[in-house]
Amino acid sequence: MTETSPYARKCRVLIREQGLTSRITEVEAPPLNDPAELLTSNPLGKVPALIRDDAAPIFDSPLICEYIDSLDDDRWIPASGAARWRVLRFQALADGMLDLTVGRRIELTRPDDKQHDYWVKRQESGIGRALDLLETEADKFAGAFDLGAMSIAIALGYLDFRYPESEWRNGRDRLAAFYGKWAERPSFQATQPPADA
Ligand SMILES: N[C@@H](CCC(=O)N[C@@H](CS)C(=O)NCC(=O)O)C(=O)O
Repeated sequence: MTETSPYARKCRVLIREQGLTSRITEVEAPPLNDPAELLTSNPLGKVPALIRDDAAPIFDSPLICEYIDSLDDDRWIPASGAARWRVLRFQALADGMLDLTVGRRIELTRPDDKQHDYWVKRQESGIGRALDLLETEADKFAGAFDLGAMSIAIALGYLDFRYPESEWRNGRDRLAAFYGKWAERPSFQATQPPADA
């Protein structure tokens, strides 16, 4: 994991929410340095990856979260039915926002003559539409403590971290109030990315 990866943060928050910190050790593995332990666990070279004692390593935050969730009785992913699809749909939307926000940042860290305004605008439009949908549908997740709601809060926190000029709270009072509640939780406080990263 890294302290700045929002995908790793999903798993790190879930570990804390489910009281599993004594069973799962977090190891810093900056993916761009290609650490051997990461590459042997995840050939894709991305964090997070989870090494298990008794079985093959797993990767991709939705899969790792599903695994972590199975270790505890307090389920953050409903096993079946409409509730399951609601949670997984919100997780997919939040993860898609992360993909767009990460992609935008990568684009903007290229030298000026290699940046493509077209892609930055496309990424920003997708983030804006996702935020609008979440504001409209806030009643479906705002009171929940599950993987869908948590993933949305992670994506909003990542906007504050890497795209603060989005001013995503403007005109989105329900989303702002929702995020304010999550940001106070000990699991979020303990996994905040370093301010200078
Ligand atoms: N779909 C993956 C995305 C993971 C991901 O892209 N992680 C980034 C860090 S934020 C990474 O490792 N990037 C290194 C690379 O792309 O080579 C997940 O949900 O875990």
